[in-house]
Amino acid sequence: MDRIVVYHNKDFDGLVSAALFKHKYPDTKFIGWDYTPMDREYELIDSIRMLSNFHKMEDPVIYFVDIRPKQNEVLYELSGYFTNVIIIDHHKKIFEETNVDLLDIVSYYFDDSRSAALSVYYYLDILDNDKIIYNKVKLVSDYDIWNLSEKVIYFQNFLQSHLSFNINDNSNWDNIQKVFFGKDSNILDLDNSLYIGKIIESYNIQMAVKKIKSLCTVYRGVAYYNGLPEKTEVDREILKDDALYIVYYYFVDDFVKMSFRNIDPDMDMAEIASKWNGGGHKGAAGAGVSVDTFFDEIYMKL
Ligand SMILES: [Mn+2]
Repeated sequence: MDRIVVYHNKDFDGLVSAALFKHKYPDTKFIGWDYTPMDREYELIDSIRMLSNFHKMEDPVIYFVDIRPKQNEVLYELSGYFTNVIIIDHHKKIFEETNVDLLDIVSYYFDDSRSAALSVYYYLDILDNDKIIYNKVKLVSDYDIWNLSEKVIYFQNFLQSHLSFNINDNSNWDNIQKVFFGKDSNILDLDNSLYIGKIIESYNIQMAVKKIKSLCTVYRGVAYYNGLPEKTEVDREILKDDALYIVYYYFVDDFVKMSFRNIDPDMDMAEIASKWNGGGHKGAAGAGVSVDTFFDEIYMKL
């Protein structure tokens, strides 16, 4: 049987899904895809048809993993060319937008309690007696459903270090495959991966602290930094000697989004954010204001 797999090419869930397919069925042909404007989804049909014609495939099965065309029409059209369209996904919204009669034409393996990669792992019934592969896929899964333990973060760092800097590089899933099935036992060993991921994590934090310390403005005990909020560990380092709390701010059109962070339980960030109709918790809160309001009332005035 010939197989074409369309996978989400912009996150680990999709990349790992592709790697699992390649492992189980080495002859699989791949198309990396990201969410695109509706009209570009028809290009996908062309790519799929070109690929199957080029390889002279007979009745290939089309899989969509961790991604699906938003338009039902695209799937209707594909089902006209191919006998089998199989979707393995966990994106609830898109699943709910699926026409009921489409479910007669496509096979849907939907489970929003786990990542697509973990569903692919089960779907492909991968031989993995020692659970070596499973334990890695599980860490990708936990990342996808925002269950961020230290292990998950370290493993993500390790995977990230195997990606090409060119995000359009289609060999990325190939690099990820080495982490799961490569010949090098150092890469394969999960504990070793986590160890390296941990070193990368502490380096990332040090670099973020360095950058923010050199670029922020501290006035009356408030540190202002133009950029996205950072990890709590970064906040902690900056607040250790420099400021009472931090205002991370960034511009979105004529709007300023702010994130207030502190580590001192005596100061309530939610209370500060509430002055601008924001809210949150004692340690972290957010608000959004116009650019004028930000410079007139907040920046260097708090
Ligand atoms: Mn996913």
